[in-house]
Amino acid sequence: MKKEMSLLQKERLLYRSQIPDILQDPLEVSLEEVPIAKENSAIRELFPKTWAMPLFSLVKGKKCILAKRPLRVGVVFSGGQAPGGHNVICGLFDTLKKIHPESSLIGFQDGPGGILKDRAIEITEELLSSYRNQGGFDLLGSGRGKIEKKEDLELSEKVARSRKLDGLVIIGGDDSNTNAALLAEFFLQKGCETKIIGVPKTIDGDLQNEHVEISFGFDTACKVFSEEIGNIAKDALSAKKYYHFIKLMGRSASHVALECALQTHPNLTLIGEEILEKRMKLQEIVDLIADLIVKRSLAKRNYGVILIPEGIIEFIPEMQALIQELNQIAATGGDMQTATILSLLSKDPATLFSSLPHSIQEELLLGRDPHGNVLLSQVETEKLFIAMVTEALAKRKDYAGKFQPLSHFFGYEGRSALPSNFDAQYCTALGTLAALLVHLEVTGMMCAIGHVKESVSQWTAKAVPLTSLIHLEMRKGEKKPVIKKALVDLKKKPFLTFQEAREKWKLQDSYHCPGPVQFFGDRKLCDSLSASLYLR
Ligand code: FBP
Repeated sequence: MKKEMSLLQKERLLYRSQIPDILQDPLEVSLEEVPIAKENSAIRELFPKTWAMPLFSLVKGKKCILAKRPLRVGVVFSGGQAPGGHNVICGLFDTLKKIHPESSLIGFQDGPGGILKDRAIEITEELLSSYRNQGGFDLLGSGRGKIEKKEDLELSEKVARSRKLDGLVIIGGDDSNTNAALLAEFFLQKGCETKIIGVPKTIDGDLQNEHVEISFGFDTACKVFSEEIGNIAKDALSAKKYYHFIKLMGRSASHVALECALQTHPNLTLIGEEILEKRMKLQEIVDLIADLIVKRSLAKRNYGVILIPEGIIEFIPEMQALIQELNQIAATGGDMQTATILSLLSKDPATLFSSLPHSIQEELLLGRDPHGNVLLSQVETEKLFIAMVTEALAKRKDYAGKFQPLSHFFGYEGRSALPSNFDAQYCTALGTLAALLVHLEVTGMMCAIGHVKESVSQWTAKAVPLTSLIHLEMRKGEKKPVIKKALVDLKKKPFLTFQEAREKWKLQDSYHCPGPVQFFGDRKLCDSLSASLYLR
């Protein structure tokens, strides 16, 4: 059946990503070891086979010979959508065909669960032709299933063997790449030849480190949200009567909120990591917002824009303690009903819980995701702040303004958007590298494309051992190996730039309207990097 497409979607099908020089000819590269320090002995015990793997840099020169036989590779999307995912598959497919024209790519459907159920389709050029440079993950679908338990690992091995897979590429975030590390270790222990390669995906931007400069999808999602925030700011400035409380998707870390603030200059942006460092209480944050509203009102500005990161409540120490207790109760099968929960909580968390609006209480009690995380995108913190700020303003003698708040949540609309030129090219490079790593027979590696501030031709390529990214964390009441989430670094330039400018943004209206993602025309516009990257 022919796919229905808009004019722009059709136009984007024609876009061709520039390939970095190092990835241009898959038969002219090899891997060079780069020594890295590894200290965590607890991880060594959990990953005896993959622990010692070195980091590799892709170098030109030595010939990487044409595969003697066609390669068979599986691929899966795992977790939330992120713009550019289809281009990872395109890069993977095109490179596998270059390595051997009869190579094949099998796409597991609806996330890791598709591997366990062996639900897959063969990816062909014809099928891919309507997904190049398109948003979403709809070619295969995605899911939040996990491959963690022994039975899951065994089932995956059975599927990999029966399909004779040379490689399995997992396109996912921190939790999905942790699963990839477990699979790589298990396959090696069982003598299964399938190589496991991870690709860093998530709009949240929290899968980044010394080697992985950014996860794909962050660039596009932030650009989409920034367009919306800029438009709302213009509306606020025109109507002069509303306060817009905008919650931004992005899970725990505040990378998305920081990037959008740098792009749009709102009156106030909460940064979770700063709140944690200052150990601010919920009421102090409410008072900070109320103060801003009072000051703006004195300047006859009864309107404004406030950005709230999705994960803010996890950074407020007293809320953190409450969430930890709730997670623990959920993990041990406790009764998660509003009526009974108070008797299960200790004193301070119970007092805080009872002070919250009923709707927020219910949202905090909602189920956890398969990794044991609170369903943050379901907690309406923007409404919590509106309710508490309304109360605080009612008590202020110095406030005579009219507070008319509106709440928004930007998330799902950004994470399946048509990928920006950056994400389209970055993802093609990631997919190309994934194919090369399978061919070069390494396993338990995450693809890393570096030097992304330079022109595409100069981008570099590395294979980072997944175990080098893992540490131990409490999950569902137990210490588990997981890839560490990267938080906003308060000492780095993106935050410092924001910190310097934000006082001015508070009272003046310095809003920026970045407009929609640009795909064509002036290179400065259509290839512009996110501020979080160019300021580094
Ligand atoms: P990943 O970590 O899997 O990339 O998911 C990102 C995300 O979009 C978060 O920003 C958000 O909290 C979550 O997914 C929403 O999950 P769901 O799709 O299950 O509603």
